[in-house]
This record gives sequence, structure tokens and C-alpha cells, in this order.
Amino acid sequence: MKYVWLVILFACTSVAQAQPAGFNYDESKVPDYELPELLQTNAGNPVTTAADWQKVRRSEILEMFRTHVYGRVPEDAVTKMVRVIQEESDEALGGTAVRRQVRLYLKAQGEEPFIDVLIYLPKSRVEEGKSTPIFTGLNFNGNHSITTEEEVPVHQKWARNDARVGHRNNRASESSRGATAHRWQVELLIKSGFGLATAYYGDIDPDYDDGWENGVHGLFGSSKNLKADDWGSIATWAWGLSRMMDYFEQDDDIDHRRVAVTGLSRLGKTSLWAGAEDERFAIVISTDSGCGGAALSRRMFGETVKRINTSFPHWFCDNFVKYNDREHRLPVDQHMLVALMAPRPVYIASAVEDVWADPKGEFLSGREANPVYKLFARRGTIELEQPAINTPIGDFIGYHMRTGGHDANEYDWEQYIKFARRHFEMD
Ligand code: GTR
Repeated sequence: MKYVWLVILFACTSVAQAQPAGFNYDESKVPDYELPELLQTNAGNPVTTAADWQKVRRSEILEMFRTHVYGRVPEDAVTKMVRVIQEESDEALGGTAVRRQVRLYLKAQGEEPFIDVLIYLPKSRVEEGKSTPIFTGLNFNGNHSITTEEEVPVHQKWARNDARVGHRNNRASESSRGATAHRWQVELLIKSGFGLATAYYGDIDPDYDDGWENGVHGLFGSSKNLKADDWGSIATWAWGLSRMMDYFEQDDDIDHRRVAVTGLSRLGKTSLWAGAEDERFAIVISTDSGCGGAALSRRMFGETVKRINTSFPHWFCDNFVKYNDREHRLPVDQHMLVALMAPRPVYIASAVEDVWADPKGEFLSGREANPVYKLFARRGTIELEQPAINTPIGDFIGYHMRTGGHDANEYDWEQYIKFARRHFEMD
């Protein structure tokens, strides 16, 4: 008995220690707040039909997120993308998959920036000439980090130093080959009838504050004079996902109408913003996306707007800084971001030990998006209370909170696969 308590005490202490100090982790200290109205236009008119939502309210909300949170894609952001297949094999993953590595040049062939997309597809489907539904998303450490297959090269771009994967001097190395394979579960995907297409997020915009010069920020117009509502890095990463989608539309082996976009943490904020900006993504999934992702900002639980703007000044547009310590003044909150996915299926995943990301706030933004799904006669989260651990819920708005900490793992993927198979009518 004593031992059990010691274990519980140890688990609680290590959870508490894993979170940055000086922030609120106490539910009773969440301030009273009122969420901005979803179903009322900026002019004060009620939104009562799906058509009202699509024609008026959706674009109002999208514009508010562009102006105040993520920033706007520049008008001249059009590329004549050149795609070059770098490598292909139909003997991947022990002969079960086709692997394709495609380079998308955004400016001109042979020049940076380019996005290297790593694709795996079930071999049997490719051989039968059938297009395959896929999951897509950006990875943190390079395509080589999601697989042990040596044909996937280590990227030569800027890398965040990270002792856990052995990245030093802002360079990636062989040390991270396969290091985060558990976050992608490619074998499970292939077995379940899906493909995977992923790219390194640093191919689009390196993840540091350089005064908006590197990555695609330098590609269009003047990078030096970005306005307060011009795109931050999350918006560039989301834009990069859309360029990948442009490619999927041209690859006959990919079913571009059944693409689920997903991402972990900052890349979960990215998958949500990509799904909001680009309705070609048929399902949108975020894992542990937290502040600026699925978590309601007004709760100020765990990471806050001020903290995120201070630690990562390049993620959001400059206007977002106005809401440091003034979350209640934001014209939007993150339930409105979730609602921008309607009527498409959206899935929000939390992890119980990831208190920094505010699991309850992630659930609530899904729940509060329900009225928009209702306009489309679709059922959202169904349950109105946050479910028990490891109990997935929801129809068109899926949610679970699994055991463990900040990561994406097999449990998460098993739920995403079930959710996608149901909505893509694969069962
Ligand atoms: C943290 C940040 C979170 C989350 C995370 C990640 O440091 O505070 O918002 O995005 O990084 O992306 O791993």
C-alpha cells in the first residue's frame, strides 16, 4: 500500500516538475471568461443556417484569425512549383510499400527553398492502380527521423539543437534516423490502408526568429517590412502543407479528396491553421496543440499568450502580441478555429500529463464548436463533459485524452485511423 502511494506521489511530482513554473495549473484559478459569439456576425446578426455560416460568418472569423493571430499570406504568394522525383522504390518497408521522395521547388528548379516530401503508399493499392487516402503532416527533425530506411537522406537545412536526437550546431545528423518513428506509425498506416506524406517543417521556414528573412518569408515581396498582420511561421508552415496538397492533386496514386492533415504541438497548431485556410484537407487532426492550437486562450491555464509570444516571437503575427495578458480582448478564441473545420471531421487529442497544453481547454474548444456542426446537421463531440482517460468520443468532432505526456504515439494513431476510416467510408 505504501509503495502504491509512493508511486502516485512520484508520478504527480514528475508531472508537476515537467511543466514550466510560474503558470496556472489550478482549475479553481481559471478566470471567469466569456467566449466571443460564434453564431453572430460582426454586424450583430444571428447566424442560423449553414448557408449564413458559409457565406458570412466563416470568412469573418477566418479574417479575424489572420489579422490578430496567425497572420496573412502575402498576395503575391503564388509559386510555379517544380516537382522532381528524387527517389522511388516499390520494395519499401519490407516489400509492403511504395516509397516516393519528391522535391517541390518553390522558386525555381535547383534553388532553395524546396520541400522534400517523403511518401509511403500501400504497395498493393498502387499495383492495382487505386489511389490511396493519406495522412499528411510536417515533422520536427527531418524525414529521416520518421523511418530507419537509409534511402531517406538526412536534410542539410537548419536544425534546432536537440540533445534528445543528437542535433548540434544547428545541423541534423544520422543520430536522429528513426528517432521519432513512433510519432508516425507508418507500418500501422500501410496495414490500415493509408499512405503517409510528410516533410520537414524547416524546409518551409526554419524555426527561429531571424527577423522574417529566411525560409519562405524571403520568397515573396519584401521580407524586411512585414506588417503586423503578415504571416508568422505557423502560417508559413500551413501554407507549405497547402503546396504539398497541390502536389497530391497531381499524383494519381494519392486520393487527394481523402487527405487527413495532422501534427503534434506547434505542428498541431499548424495542422489546425492549414485546415482552416485550406478546405481541401478533408479531415483535420491536432495532437497536444495547446496554446494557439486547440486550447482556449481565455482560460490562461498552462501556457499563455504572453509566454508563447515571448518564447516564440516568430510563430504568430505581430498583432498577437497585443493580447499578452489581455486574452479577454481577443476577438476570437480557439473554439472558433475548430469551428472553421465544419462541416469536415476534426479530431483533437490531449495527453493527461501535458498540463502545459491544457487538455481541458483543448476539449472545451471542441465542445464549443458544436453549434456550428449542428447547423450542418452533424453531431460534434456528443458528450459535454471531458471524457475519462483513454476514452475517445465524438462523431464529427473527435476527442481523446490519453495516458502519458507530450508526444504522438500508437494510441493516438489508432484513434485517428479509426476516425478516418469511418469518415472516409473505408469500413
Ligand atoms: C513548447 C511550446 C508549446 C508547444 C511545444 C512544441 O515549448 O510552449 O506551445 O508548441 O513547444 O511545439 O513542442
